[in-house]
Amino acid sequence: GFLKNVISHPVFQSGEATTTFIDETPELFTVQNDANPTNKLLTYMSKITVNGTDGVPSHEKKYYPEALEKLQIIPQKEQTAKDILVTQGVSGLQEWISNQSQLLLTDTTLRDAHQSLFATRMRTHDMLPIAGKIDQGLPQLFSAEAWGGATFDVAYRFLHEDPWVRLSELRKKMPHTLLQMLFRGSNAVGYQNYPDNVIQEFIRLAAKNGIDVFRIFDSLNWVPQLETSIQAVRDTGKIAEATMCYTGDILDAGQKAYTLEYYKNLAKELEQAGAQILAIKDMAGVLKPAAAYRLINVLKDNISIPIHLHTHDTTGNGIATYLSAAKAGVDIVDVAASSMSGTTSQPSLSTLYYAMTGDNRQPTINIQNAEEINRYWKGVRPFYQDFENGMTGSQTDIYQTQMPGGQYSNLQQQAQALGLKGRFEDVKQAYRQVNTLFGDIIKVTPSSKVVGDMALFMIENDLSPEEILSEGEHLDFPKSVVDFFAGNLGQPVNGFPKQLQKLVLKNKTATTVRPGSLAKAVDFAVVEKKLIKQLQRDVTPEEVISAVLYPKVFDDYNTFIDSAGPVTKLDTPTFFQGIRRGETVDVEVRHGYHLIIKLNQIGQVDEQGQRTLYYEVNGRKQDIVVRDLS
Ligand code: 3PY
Ligand code: ZN
Repeated sequence: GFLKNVISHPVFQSGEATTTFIDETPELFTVQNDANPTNKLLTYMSKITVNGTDGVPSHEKKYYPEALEKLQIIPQKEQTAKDILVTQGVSGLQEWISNQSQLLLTDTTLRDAHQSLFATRMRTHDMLPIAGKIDQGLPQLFSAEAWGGATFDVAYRFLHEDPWVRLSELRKKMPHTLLQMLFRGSNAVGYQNYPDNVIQEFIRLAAKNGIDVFRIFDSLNWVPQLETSIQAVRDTGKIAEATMCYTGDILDAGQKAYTLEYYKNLAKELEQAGAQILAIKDMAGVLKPAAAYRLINVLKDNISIPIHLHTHDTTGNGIATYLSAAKAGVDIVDVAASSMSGTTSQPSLSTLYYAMTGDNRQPTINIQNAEEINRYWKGVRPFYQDFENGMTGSQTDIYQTQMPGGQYSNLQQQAQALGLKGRFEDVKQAYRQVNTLFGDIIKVTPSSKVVGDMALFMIENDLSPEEILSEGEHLDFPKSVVDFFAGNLGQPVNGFPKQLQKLVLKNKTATTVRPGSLAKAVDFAVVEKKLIKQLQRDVTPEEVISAVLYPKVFDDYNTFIDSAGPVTKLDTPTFFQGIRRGETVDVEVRHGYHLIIKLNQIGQVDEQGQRTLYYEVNGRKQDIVVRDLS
């Protein structure tokens, strides 16, 4: 009878309950926290309210502008690229792309934009209200990049949500749009190599749940690592967009490895390997306008599949690069809604549209609809300000640093976690030095993470490149660095620098064959059995593959949601910052079923270091006790 005791207590009824009242009447407060979903949710909210979350300290909760305004989307009834794929298959779609005189667009707002601007933290909760409007309002898009890359593990790790649910929900809301994902070849959506049957099973499930276009890359541009994925995608009838990652500068006469000739040959190899579209992935945003023109020009003469260009606007030259590429005949380019564009993200969709006024290749996008959709994103972005990377303008030192846009925001979080806040310029300089030490490698997940880990290692231990070489024998290198030099990510374009490799590996030997060809196939039935036993329920093939890719992350996720309830239903400010005294939040836990949650009071810390939070949920009083960690 805790609730009854409190509610009927005269002081409480007078509405003057204060923490003093709580302190003076401890006998009333022996609490039973039932394990029902509402109680779990209140407990989660209380913990966040009292202690903050995820490295985000508790701060004043801002009341952001309403994200979903009355958007004036005029539905368009055109045939979409998705319709073409469904009715005419991949070759029909390839032909359709090639017959377009307009420049086609991929909207990356749902994936790379937020990965690159605020460490991949965008929640499904903020995607679903607009997804259908994108589908109806922008049917001229080639595709929406909405999944893959870092979104997979970040969803589980930090957002406590299931990425597979995100995909199938988006699929439902966007039936007429090609959904695109970023796939790291032999590394799937992870940071290490996986056995071939894991790659195949992942692709099968991604296709089944709604992915149409698979952008497949290898972090060292090593073609043998792409072949399994390309074939697996082709087997599903979806589109294999094989990728060459762009690094260096083809305009630099001193360039040794990453020359125009190198890219031309690589593109031909990828076409040979079964690519149905070629992607040029300029992950750091270092492809200069004149280089884009030359590159696309040469590729157009040497391959016959469509070409899809991806860049980041970090240097501020993204639009110029796209204009040049369009002149040279590129088929598709990647852009983001303007309020989610620029700096480490993609160039702005509407900026590119206006830049091409008077150009016969101007995209036929409905610009009014694009602007309306952008109003929504403008409202959403401030929810994530705690994760913003702080870049406020163009950063041309990226031409030297060559740090991928997606890594820029993430490495900052990593550096902060190591107590290196304020030393990011040093980290960037070390990053550059490591690239030279490593023999000038392609830097994109996961090879970029190896370089990042090594840079942090140097800063933390105050080591110069010279000291790495002179004292390397006695140094205990980061695990990812050892793995890289052991050949576990594959073979770099320039090979390994032999002296450093020896220092890193010590007595270990390196492999030169494809790691996936050595890895033992995973027995999914065994994993399934183990999961069923652990979770005490049936499991899906999607859960099985998640457990294979990320055993610990997946396990932690299940433990978390078991104790925290339906946190994905909370609005984003409440999810990250909890609830403030006197505030009411509305949580639609199931379709049409709302919890109206009001926080009346927060008690003082008791002798056990705990606080009681006093709520009303749909008018009924409910209290929650949590530990104050401060
Ligand atoms: C990823 O692999 O997540 C990337 O975005 C690489 O650029
Ligand atoms: Zn990118």
